[in-house]
Amino acid sequence: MTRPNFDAARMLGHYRTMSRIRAFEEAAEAGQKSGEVRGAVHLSIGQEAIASGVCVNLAAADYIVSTHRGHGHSIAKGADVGAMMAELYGKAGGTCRGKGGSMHIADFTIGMLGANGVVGAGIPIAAGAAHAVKLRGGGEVVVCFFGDGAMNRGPFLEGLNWARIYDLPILFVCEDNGFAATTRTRSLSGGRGPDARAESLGIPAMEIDGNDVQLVDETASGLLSAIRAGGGPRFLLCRTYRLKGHTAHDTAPYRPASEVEERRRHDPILKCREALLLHGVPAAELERVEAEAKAEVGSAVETARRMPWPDQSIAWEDVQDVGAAQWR
Ligand SMILES: Cc1ncc(C[n+]2csc(CCOP(=O)(O)OP(=O)(O)O)c2C)c(N)n1
Repeated sequence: MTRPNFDAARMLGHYRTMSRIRAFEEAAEAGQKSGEVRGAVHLSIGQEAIASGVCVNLAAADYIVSTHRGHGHSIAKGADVGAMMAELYGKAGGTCRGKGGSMHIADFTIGMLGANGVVGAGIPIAAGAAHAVKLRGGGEVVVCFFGDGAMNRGPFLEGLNWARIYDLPILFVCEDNGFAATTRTRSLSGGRGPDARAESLGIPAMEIDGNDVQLVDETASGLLSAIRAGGGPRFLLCRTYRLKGHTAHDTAPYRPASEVEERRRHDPILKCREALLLHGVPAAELERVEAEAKAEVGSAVETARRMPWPDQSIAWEDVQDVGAAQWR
């Protein structure tokens, strides 16, 4: 069925962004399996529509705060794929000079305030950034991405409450993929879910299909307009599914293969592709976009492989100096 307000150029943009994220993560997974990419790698394969649909509504000056599953958020916000791949390879030209790896990518030049290996830890950071925007009288907004597992951590309550009482310009985006690592989140969560918890604190909340990129885009656009108009925080719960394991090494034996197969039919890239074809965009155009994404990532991998390791002399740079001399 054709859809109202379908903007083929904008949807093709989403197809490009999501294809670039997918290509990046497939290469990251291959790099992890070959041993070239070290440290934990969490893939957002199957969840790309949330990053693309939200970030397309952000300006360069706006901010995002991400999670341990953050490649998609960074790419959608405009991070350089070559530098990100070099970061995963631990090389000198990486986003964080090869010292952070997958879970610690930060790029302040594009308003990406950091991925974070600690579940829920990004929420107060995002609230702090939004408070700084407010104190400075700026017009920027902050988007805080986190998973459904984060709703059971203290920072969720603290960050949302702070955002509400100070009426901060922040959009909380909960990527509900149903799992917290290897456990179904609903089996360890009381109450009616993260949106109900947000509403109990006075933050207007919405729940949508996070695999429908047009819907994510339209909904985020409305919520961000309200925030920019001074309406205070908003909460967006996006239902999605993690098509890969918790980490790139996890084969996810704790869920039936039939469930994954069923959910594969709701792959956001597939859904976007079907919508574009239905609205007359030629298949050749989509194949060209996919090929470009793969070529960009392929060349990022080749460059990362050839790059030098960071020099030992920079090991203590970029490290908060709280008594570091004593440790050395
Ligand atoms: C404070 C804290 N507790 C536990 C962990 C271990 N851990 C890493 S990811 C994860 C699951 C998080 O689930 P969710 O927030 O839903 O994000 P998802 O992995 O599903 O994207 C856990 C428990 C951690 N990193 N930090």
